[in-house]
Amino acid sequence: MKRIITFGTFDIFHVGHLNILKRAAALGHHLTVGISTDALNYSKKQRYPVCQQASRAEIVAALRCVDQVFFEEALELKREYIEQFEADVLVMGDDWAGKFDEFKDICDVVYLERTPSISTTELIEIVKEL
Ligand code: C2G
Repeated sequence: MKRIITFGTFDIFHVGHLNILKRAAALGHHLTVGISTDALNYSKKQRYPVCQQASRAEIVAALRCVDQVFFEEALELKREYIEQFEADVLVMGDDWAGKFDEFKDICDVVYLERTPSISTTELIEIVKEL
């Protein structure tokens, strides 16, 4: 019986997001997802997400593979979140490979391969050019 945690913005929700959440859920019996707040996104990417945090959280929470969502307010709080949600495994896409190895003292850290050829940034570019 393992509890899984993962994090992300999940802006303009797409199949790459769905794939990682399904694969993360399959590693245990309970999946918690930290949704990056709009403010955290601005600080990371110097732009606000297209969809606001309440909508992004509602979409992710509605998925069959997701048990629980919360707002990730700061990247520096990861250790506290892992402890608070009693996660046994932290799952991230391999664009973050190696970045969260410091948490291996309190949980397993697994990086899953990203789904090729799709990203929120690419979707924004495609729509802009229509
Ligand atoms: N992802 C994927 N395949 C894609 C696109 C995204 O597997 N083609 C994964 C990412 O690797 C990530 C998750 O989907 O694990 C969410 O992606 P983003 O919303 O882009 O997440 P990000 O803004 O990187 O936020 O604390 C960490 C951050 O909150 C992660």
